[in-house]
Amino acid sequence: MTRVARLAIIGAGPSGLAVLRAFETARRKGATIPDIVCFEKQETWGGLWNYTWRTGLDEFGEPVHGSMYRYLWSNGPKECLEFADYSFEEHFGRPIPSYPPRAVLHDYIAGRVEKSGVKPYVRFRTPVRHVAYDAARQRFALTVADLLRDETRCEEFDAVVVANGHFSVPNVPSFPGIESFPGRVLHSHDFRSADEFAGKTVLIVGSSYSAEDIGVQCFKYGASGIVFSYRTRPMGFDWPEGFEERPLVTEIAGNQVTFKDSSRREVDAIVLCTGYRHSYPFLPDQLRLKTDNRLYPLGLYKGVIWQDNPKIAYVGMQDQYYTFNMFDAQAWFVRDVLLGRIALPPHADRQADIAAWRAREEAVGDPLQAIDFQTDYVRDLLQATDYPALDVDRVAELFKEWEHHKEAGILTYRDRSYRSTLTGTMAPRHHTDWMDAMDDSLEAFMAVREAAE
Ligand code: FAD
Ligand code: NA7
Repeated sequence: MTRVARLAIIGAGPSGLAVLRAFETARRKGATIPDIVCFEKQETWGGLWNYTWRTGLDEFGEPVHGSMYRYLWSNGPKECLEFADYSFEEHFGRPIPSYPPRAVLHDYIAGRVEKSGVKPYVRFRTPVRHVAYDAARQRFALTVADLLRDETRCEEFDAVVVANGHFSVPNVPSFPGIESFPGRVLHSHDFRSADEFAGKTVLIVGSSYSAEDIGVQCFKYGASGIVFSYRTRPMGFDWPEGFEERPLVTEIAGNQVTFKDSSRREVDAIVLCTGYRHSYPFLPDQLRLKTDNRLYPLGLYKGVIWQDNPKIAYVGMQDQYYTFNMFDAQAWFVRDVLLGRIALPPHADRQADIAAWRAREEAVGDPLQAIDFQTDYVRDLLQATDYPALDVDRVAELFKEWEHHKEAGILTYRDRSYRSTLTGTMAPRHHTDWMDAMDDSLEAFMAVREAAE
């Protein structure tokens, strides 16, 4: 690979920040790194972990990126996503419980990069509008908007990392009669606060993470009933009274919803938890990833390097069990490819590698196998770089414990504790059972704990 003198990163969420951290770590160890510009359309970093009350368009008329809501607590143990080079204990100065609320995780993500001093690389309020590749000059021209100055500029780079996330543009199906439903209809992307559904019966369409968590949140904050509707299979948890699972909606007439098994139910509101679309409107067809939400999208060598032009990489585009530490493993790999430390095999060998991983992915039959698959994927990346040791076998065990804990109690699994694979410390139990913890602020999570100590 010819030398990369200028590198653009699109997005300063956990994936883009992992790339910044990877390069900065190399620089501090004496490596010569490219000039880096990270373009971020929001006013601060952290990606989805920035909470915004806004929905639809923001104050500049840009689509709101945020899909997170108030009262969002980690839906997996923090021990499974811990950065190998920055433990939770290092950040917070003491052990904290295993399932922190959103603000606490945002603090952790931002704290690491704040300490790395990489903020000058980031241009906030600067969405990337278009990327063009000039094959003769092997350069990328990025058209970017400076929202504060209301100006558009074009800048050239030798390589691009796409890290704009894929849980922001909603997938919104329709159902016969939904247009005359008298209550609120929204997609989970626009869900912000469970409070408004207190006393209501809420229909939740979908049977994955958003459906599960938004249903549980609404129940926690006083909804009178939650009716889940699944397309392929029910979630199958041992749901307490107040929850029910039904097959797919076939028709809606007034408040009355009919399901595929001909059963009916009156509901007051509908939340479509029907997932997200991969969306890269700034990329031309030949550079654009086209995939559904899955563990091994095609077209990316090692899940990151664009097969037909290795100077463009994608980070964080997989369906996710692993998150922050997988983004790190990917970022370190991408960095080493762009620095010329990892030599890429020929196109045909890369294609064979992609096909082999994809075949394995297609054989995955259940969540435990999916965890093993992603564990092996992360392990494969880690062995290629100097990212600090991460005991992925132990992380995989924690993920499996987490799955069992959810089976044992979908309303109580967040009261469990797990041991950090980095520090060996067992997380303390939170001072309040999750179902009773109504305040999701960092202060409540940390300060009340101090009072209890
Ligand atoms: P994002 O966090 O989406 O960040 C992408 C960034 O790119 C954003 O800052 C965005 O503004 C920017 N961007 C987008 N387009 C442009 C553009 N054209 N130009 C410039 N910048 C752009 N993971 C967990 O580990 N635990 C959880 O509990 C958890 N809960 C979740 C709950 C919800 C509701 C959702 C939607 C996801 C959740 N996730 C969770 C998964 C989440 O995807 C990751 O934790 C993580 O945020 C992904 O990071 P990312 O950087 O890839 O994407
Ligand atoms: P997912 O995990 O991609 O799941 C999408 C869900 O939506 C899944 O249950 C789908 O059913 C369902 N879906 C999709 N299209 C339809 C239609 N047309 N009709 C009915 N149901 C449909 O997205 P999530 O939002 O749950 O999770 C994304 C991230 O947010 C995740 O990382 C979490 O941590 C938070 P299927 O099973 O395919 O039939």
